[in-house]
Amino acid sequence: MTDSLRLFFALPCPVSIAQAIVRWRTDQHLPGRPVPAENLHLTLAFLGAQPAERLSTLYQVAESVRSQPFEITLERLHCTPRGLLWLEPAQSPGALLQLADALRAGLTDVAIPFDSQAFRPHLTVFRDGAALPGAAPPAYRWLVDRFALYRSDSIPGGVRYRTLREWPLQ
Ligand code: 2AM
Repeated sequence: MTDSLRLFFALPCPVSIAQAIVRWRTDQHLPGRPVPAENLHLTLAFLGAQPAERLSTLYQVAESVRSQPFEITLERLHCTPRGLLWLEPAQSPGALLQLADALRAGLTDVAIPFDSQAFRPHLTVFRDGAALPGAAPPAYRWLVDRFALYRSDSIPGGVRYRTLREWPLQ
């Protein structure tokens, strides 16, 4: 039987920013399931279950994407009706939108399906949440210098994301 992997392209959250987010989050005492620090990321394209044979094509798609490093500021909190609490930029940098567009166009060119919902950049910090804190979060400035292909595996009590490959922005 063909192996299937649950895959997504994302920006890995730098460790120093993940630590700062976790410190702020801990102080908020909010309801919900905190996303583990090592799982924090900003999804560019969600592919879902894909046959493992597609990995080499996915690597080629990623390899062909060109983007300079850019900065993103996560400064707003948003709670979705389904209880995701996420950080998002007030304004998405053009380079971020172009990177997501280029990846999605590359996937379309090779006929690899992905979740085609409009791209709304965000970094989920809680699941099953219900409330926003009274005060605005600090603004997290993030210099984006890479993106990655992740696999998502179910583990007892949650999910584990593993980086399959990373590509520098340069
Ligand atoms: P989320 O942060 O909004 O939950 C791995 O599941 C990542 O892919 C999560 O960051 C998740 O976004 C994102 N994602 C995007 N579309 C998805 C979908 N249709 N199903 C599951 N995860 C999706």
